[in-house]
Amino acid sequence: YTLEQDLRKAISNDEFEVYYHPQVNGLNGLIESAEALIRWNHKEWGLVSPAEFIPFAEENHLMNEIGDWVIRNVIKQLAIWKDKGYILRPISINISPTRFLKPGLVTFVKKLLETHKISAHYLEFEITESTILKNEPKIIKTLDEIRELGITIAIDDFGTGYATLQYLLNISADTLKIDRMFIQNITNQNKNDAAIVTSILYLAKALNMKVIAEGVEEVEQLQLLIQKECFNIQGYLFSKPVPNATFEKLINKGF
Ligand code: G
Ligand code: G
Ligand code: MN
Ligand code: NA
Repeated sequence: YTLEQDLRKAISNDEFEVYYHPQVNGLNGLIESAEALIRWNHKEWGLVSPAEFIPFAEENHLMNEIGDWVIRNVIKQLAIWKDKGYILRPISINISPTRFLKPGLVTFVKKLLETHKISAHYLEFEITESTILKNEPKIIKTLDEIRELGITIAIDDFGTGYATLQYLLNISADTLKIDRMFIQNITNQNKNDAAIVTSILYLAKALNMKVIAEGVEEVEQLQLLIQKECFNIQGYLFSKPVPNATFEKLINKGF
């Protein structure tokens, strides 16, 4: 029960932090955008992985509050960077499935953007493929409203849902994020992952969607992706997720 109590106090104790994972143009190493990722710095345990506390927070109905904290923190950070004179890069934020079901997401974000004078085009929301596959009318409606506001939608973990692709016709999304699982084996001649990636790229082109390859760790993977004309790269090859102070030093410099 202490985990729940500690998690409840974490926001007011200022123990969360947002890290930024650069999304890089693989051709020239310039940073195009970044994914916001929450980190929890617990006073006794140190850094707790979101992979551990997010499922717990979701079960204990704490995730919407934490998720809203992330949205607020990112928009405030964009305003700080704007004031400092940096060229802004779009930031993508992971949104939990339950947040799409709770009313008021669109109003909440719209108000924050207005208060901090940030254009909606600097935000992208990531929704996992498995959330979309729940096929809830409420989620589809909220996605449409978010896009109407000018925020783009990325489908996260794309390809892991064992789905028919029909849902792509009903969902208006902008970006497909190829799951790390496929990138890991992309250079392995004995596996079919490269063929899957090729078909995802083909599909995305036909649907006029952007693709980001996630989990790129090796030069050989990058080279193969570039050969396939996939230029948007997110992975440890360029950088791990970094704190905002590190990210702002990278913004104009790239890799
Ligand atoms: O950054 P890391 O690889 O440790 O993240 C682990 C998982 O936690 C990933 O699936 C990632 O999408 C998720 N995650 C990180 N930050 C957030 C967040 O702010 N909101 C939600 N819903 N998930 C997040
Ligand atoms: O579930 P989601 O796709 O949101 O998870 C994003 C997480 O994947 C981030 O926390 C990020 O750290 C992790 N990730 C992204 N690229 C790489 C990579 O190249 N290697 C590893 N091990 N993790 C990565
Ligand atoms: Mn993600
Ligand atoms: Na992903």
